[in-house]
Amino acid sequence: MFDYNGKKIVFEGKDSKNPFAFHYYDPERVVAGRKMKDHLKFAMSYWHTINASGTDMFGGDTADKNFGEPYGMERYMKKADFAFDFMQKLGIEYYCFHDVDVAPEGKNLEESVRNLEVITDYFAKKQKETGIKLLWSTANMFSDKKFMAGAATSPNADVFAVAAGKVKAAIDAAIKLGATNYVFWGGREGYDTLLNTNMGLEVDNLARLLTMARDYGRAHGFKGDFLIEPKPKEPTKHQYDFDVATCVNFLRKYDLLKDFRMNIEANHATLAMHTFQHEIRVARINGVFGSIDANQGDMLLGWDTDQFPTNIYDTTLAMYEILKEGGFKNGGLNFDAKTRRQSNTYEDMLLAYIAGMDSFALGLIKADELIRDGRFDKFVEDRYASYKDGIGKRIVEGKENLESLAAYGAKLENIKVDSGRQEYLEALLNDILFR
Ligand code: XUL
Ligand code: CO
Repeated sequence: MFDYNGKKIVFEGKDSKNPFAFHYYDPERVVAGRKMKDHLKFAMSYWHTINASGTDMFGGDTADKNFGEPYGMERYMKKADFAFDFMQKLGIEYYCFHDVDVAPEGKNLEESVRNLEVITDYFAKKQKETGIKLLWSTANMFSDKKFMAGAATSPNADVFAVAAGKVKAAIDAAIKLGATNYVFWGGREGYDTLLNTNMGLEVDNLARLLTMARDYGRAHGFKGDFLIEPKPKEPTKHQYDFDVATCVNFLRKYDLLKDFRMNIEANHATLAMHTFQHEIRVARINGVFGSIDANQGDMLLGWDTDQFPTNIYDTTLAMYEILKEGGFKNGGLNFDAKTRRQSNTYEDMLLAYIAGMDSFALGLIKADELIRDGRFDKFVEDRYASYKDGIGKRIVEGKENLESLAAYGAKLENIKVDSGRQEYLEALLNDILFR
């Protein structure tokens, strides 16, 4: 049953018992006016798929991702070949990487950048051959020990300088490979204790690096979106890019709202005690929705488990928000997810992607049904009807003030607020999901 025949994974429908087939993801099927593949814009994360090998705090690798090469550029070339083959097997049209995922690090910035250039030349060739595109690149500024106290927010200015050099090289890669986004995830841009931290300077410095990146990118022809990926904690106790609302305030303060949007990750949302849907909604109402890092956490664990998404309630409500947004523009749906330590075979990697892709495909189908059904939208519309005319309309139009409202409200008695009908709506969601 788990013998994979090496062929491309195709859609077989929900009655198929073949685990190496899509049961819901039918790339060419049109849903809500677009092909599924264009709605979903699935991307492969290089770091998990090509590099992660099962190591955890208590034990080493359970999967071999060395591709028979002991070290060096040869290994990274093999990784690249594997990556493009893997994406083609699944029909995934986009990928994402950190600089250090794709090329070996040299003894200094200059050497590392040279290695990155060699590999990205190779990627350019592979992209041309396969039609696969780069969704985003980023610089890893959290793994090396020099980043132990942050990159842009490090107390050491030499670290800031090297971080800037890495960002420059990773933006160059984005431009060379035609990426539509450049991502900042501030792995160690935060603090472990305020006792040793100048928070004001650190946050100003973070804005300085982002501003330099924006200026460099725009001056060199990068037309895509710069994205911030919010996360509240881990690896630091407190990360400055805590959640979408915090990031929007940061962008507004430093006048970066025009160029930056959000890359929203499901498991980061839940670490911030929000739902995935909440974070997408906050981004939407603030005009900063950009892209998605698709995964899910384990609600009984307090850390980022980066599991493949299989929860259809979450994928449906996420796709509902994305459809309401009008779909992805520059963004896409990157599986920032890895197979469990015990799921350590090549087949598991395929099965994990199939599970994630099918879960979002079903989420898309259900979100479209939910919108076409119309009862949710109508309920919310009706719930706020008091703002459509009369006093509510005048409040919304800015025609009232505290004194006029005090006079209006002075004699009101027995004000009745309608039921919120939460249980009815939850049951209605079930009806749509399970019909
Ligand atoms: C870490 C995380 C990163 C970013 C890119 O939690 O999500 O992999 O997506 O740096
Ligand atoms: Co992520």
